[in-house]
Amino acid sequence: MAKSKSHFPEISTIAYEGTGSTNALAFRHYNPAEVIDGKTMKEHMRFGIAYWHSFRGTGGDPFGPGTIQRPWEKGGDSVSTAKRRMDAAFEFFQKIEAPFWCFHDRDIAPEGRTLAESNKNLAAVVAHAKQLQKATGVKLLWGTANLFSNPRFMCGASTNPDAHVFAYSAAQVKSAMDATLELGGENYVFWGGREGYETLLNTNLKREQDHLARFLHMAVDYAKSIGFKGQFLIEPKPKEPTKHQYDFDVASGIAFLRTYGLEKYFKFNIETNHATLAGHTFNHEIEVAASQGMLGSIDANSGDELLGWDTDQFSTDVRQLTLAMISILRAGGLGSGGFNFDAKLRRPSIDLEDLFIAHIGGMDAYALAFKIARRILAEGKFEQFVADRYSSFDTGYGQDIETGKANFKSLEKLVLTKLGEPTLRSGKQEYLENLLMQYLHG
Ligand code: XUL
Ligand code: CO
Repeated sequence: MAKSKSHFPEISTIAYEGTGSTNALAFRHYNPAEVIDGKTMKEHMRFGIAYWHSFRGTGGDPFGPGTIQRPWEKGGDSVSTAKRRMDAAFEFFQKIEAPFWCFHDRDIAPEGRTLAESNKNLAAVVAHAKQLQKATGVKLLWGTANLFSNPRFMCGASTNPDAHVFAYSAAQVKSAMDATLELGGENYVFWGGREGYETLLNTNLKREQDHLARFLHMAVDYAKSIGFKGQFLIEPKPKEPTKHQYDFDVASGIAFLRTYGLEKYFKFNIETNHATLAGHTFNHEIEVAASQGMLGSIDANSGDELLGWDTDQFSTDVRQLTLAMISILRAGGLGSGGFNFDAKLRRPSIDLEDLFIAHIGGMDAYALAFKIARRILAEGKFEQFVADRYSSFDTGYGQDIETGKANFKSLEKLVLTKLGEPTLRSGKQEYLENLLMQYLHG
């Protein structure tokens, strides 16, 4: 591949300069080369860049058009522009020290007038991406299909009342899975898109859920037929764009997957602000997935506590991320998953360097949280507290409860003859919050 000119001539590879640095274009906590437990931080963190926000985001909102103009966006929505944009993207991935990227089919290649034309465009850009991956060593964390932007999906994709749209969606996902396989993607994501409803007055909820399950079974079967070994991930979100999304949160996702016999094939891609929108904390969603061995990957971002929609901001909330990291590390990590920055620049953040600065903040916050969480787990104070809190179930009648040996009658007898009234123990929440503050701030 010919060496093309730099798209970011003013910015070199972001260096780790440590906490003493005041350079806005340097890492202070994420040192990609630092080895911890035999693995580099780059390998531990498995950061990914979201193509749609970072390379297709324009800053547009419902009140006005885009504000962000990139030098490589000239030549209309053509395959050649798509390739040039991709060259810029891979230069960025390298300079920001991210080992992975993620895409939707329609982010990377223009949609054609027919499906055949769209497939042709996609194949051309995928071939280009394959070369760039080879040249840079950057890998694909996951691929997915955009089944929500085009008007044909206005009433959903696989949950659309029209079988024609279901068929179209199946055809589109087939190509997106082919592209993900071709690029060695480690996962394939299903985010709900418009799989939900606006009003039950025009909706057969049961039939739509059955159709969604049928669609996911078809995806599982197709993956087997092409030899795609990546992990399938469901990304829950409670609302937006539809008023009610079927993949509401992790708990309802688990129930859905089990109802339809899909639980063996799927894990969860948990997005920080989707958890918030569902009325949960980020680490609640992680714990629920981990409790069933279904923690897959993370879409790293944050919302705004005053706004009830998906603002997709970069997160520097080290406290929240530390709590998340504790749950992730305790669960044994993310396996084939990673931390994908599903986050976008604010509308007035129009400088090229803002794209770097935003990711530097997000990466530093996660790296710092990772280190604090490791220390917390190594010292084991919270673990010990929780273990003690449940220790009455470790032996005797508590153990009999857990193993199924006790029943209502045996426990009634025990309380009447021996145990009497329980002794109350403090939950010590304030003590634990203070302890967390010590780890965070000394
Ligand atoms: C939407 C969202 C998506 C998915 C991929 O809220 O998070 O970008 O991550 O389709
Ligand atoms: Co997401």
